Amino acid sequence: MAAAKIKLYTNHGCPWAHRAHISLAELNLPFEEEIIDLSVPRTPEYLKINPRGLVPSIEYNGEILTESAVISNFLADQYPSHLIPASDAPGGAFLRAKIAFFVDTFISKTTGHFFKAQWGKEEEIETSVKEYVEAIVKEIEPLLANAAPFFNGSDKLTQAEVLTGSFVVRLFTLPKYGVLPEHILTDLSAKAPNFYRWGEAVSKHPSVLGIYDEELMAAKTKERAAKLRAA
Ligand SMILES: N[C@@H](CCC(=O)N[C@@H](CS)C(=O)NCC(=O)O)C(=O)O
Repeated sequence: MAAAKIKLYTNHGCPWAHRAHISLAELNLPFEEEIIDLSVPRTPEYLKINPRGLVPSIEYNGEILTESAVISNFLADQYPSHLIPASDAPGGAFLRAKIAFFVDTFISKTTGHFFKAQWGKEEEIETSVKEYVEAIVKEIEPLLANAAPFFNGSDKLTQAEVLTGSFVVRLFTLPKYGVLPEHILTDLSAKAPNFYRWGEAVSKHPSVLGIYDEELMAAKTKERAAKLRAA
């Protein structure tokens, strides 16, 4: 396949944009990036690329795609790899469905509690942490019973980790900066050992760590929490 011209519109602080970076790193695709400053209103030029004004967006050989899952799934399909099988490969449609269910469950059942634990009201942090841990135990732990160390027995990253890794690396790195209570990790290691083992592997993977600056992320998360709590 001739090398495609790829431009990613991104912000390194955004967990959704981080998904596209994980895809591009794992697929070893060269790309140009433009950092979108989210602290100011979007320019008219960027709003033409993404009328919602969100990151990430991607320009692929002159065509625009927006929404992180759409972008990462497109790249995984365009460049067949270890990340996810084609739907017509043996067992492929079934594994794709399992990955889709895992990602949907992770995002819909856990991330709300995770965000609230980071920048919700001070007096609600412990409740959000408790609800987050409970959601991981109930919803995610059983889906990782055969992780080795990645989803469904894979020894390489899969699309399941591409689409959740940005949240997992935040979970495993931010508590030591006081952004989340440190006991969130000890609770998870005791109550959700499959998840904990998987999360440790995900949060150390080079493709997940590529653009991630944990000190900067901790500082920015604290700043955002202070602003939201003062409002
Ligand atoms: N559903 C979108 C969510 C993207 C999103 O919320 N991005 C945030 C940054 S993390 C954004 O661009 N916010 C615009 C703003 O802060 O003004 C996706 O998955 O791509």
